Amino acid sequence: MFCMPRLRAFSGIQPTADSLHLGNYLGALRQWIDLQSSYDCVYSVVDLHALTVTPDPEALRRRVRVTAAQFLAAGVDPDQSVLFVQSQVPQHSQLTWLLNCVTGFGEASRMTQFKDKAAKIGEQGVTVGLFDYPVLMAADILAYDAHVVPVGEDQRQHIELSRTLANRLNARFGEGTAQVPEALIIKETARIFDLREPNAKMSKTGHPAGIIELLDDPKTITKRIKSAVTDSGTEVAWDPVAKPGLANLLAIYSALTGQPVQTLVEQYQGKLYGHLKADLAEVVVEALRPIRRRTADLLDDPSELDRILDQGKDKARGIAQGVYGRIAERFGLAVQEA
Ligand code: ATP
Ligand code: LTN
Repeated sequence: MFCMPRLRAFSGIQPTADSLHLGNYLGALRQWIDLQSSYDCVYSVVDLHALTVTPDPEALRRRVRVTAAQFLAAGVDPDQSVLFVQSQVPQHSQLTWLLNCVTGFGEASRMTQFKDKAAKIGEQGVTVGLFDYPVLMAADILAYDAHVVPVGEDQRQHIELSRTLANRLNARFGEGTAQVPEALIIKETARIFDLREPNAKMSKTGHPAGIIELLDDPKTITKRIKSAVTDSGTEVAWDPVAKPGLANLLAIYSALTGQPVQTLVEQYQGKLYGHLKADLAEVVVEALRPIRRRTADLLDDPSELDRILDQGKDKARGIAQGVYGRIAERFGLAVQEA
């Protein structure tokens, strides 16, 4: 029987905290797991990206391992997918330089995430690395000829830049120079909000009380959900504009149980927000319990984690070397065989 080759998915998460949060899980990681049965998947702990926030070296080393362990604990299968650490594959940095040379300064200046982060840090602290972050991200994606990129809504503009750059390479150097990627964003979980500020996205850099971490213990999870900000009303209804806090809780509840939001709304008619919060706390605790346990097991066995990341590095290099060679050659560079 003739078998179509599988399309490729690529994505990455930065090792910028000791635990991923529910936004990372529902917005990205859960899609990664689902895609494994139908795509050729490549997933990365993007440590070069994390350097843009100048982490302490010891913390970075620890977080790379904790992040990789959480990918595995959530269901990334290292025998089926490629799981690797970005800095161990030099083609990411090499391709970034080539892409830098075809990216307009104005084009990069329009990235809203850069503008937001730069405004927070202040002009003195902003580095060229932070400015170049979206180009490095485009290099990650193009180095694997990725067809789809599963991410949360906040990454849409960055994926759009990757598409623009891939199209530009094809126009300049001929079709087939780069694969044009597509964002894969699941509408219902594209943006999970902070529990204390339901108009801001849940972020690793937010206030701890607004975040649910995958590695939080049950008591902390319960406390944070019970004190989540909701409006002063009592009726459970789906209204993201008037009741953003409640809508966020309903979206999380629905995503973790598979029950449509409308069914949940009906189920809580005549009940108080407190009932919904208590039930949701249990749902989240049970959903995260196995991830927390498996992460701890993986961190207890450093040599197994090393083996998995080593195997991933070899597979990732195998793909990225070939793609980089093809693109670099079209630029007119004499590419050395590895
Ligand atoms: P920070 O907010 O500190 O920049 P982060 O929490 O966004 O970091 P990343 O490594 O930048 O973490 O994101 C990893 C993935 O998780 C991306 O695909 C991103 O779109 C997704 N993601 C992050 N936060 C959310 C969220 N609140 N809702 C949905 N998806 C999210
Ligand atoms: N910028 C992304 C993380 C990231 C990424 C990637 C996601 C870096 N390289 C390649 C998808 C594909 C973020 O979530 N902040």
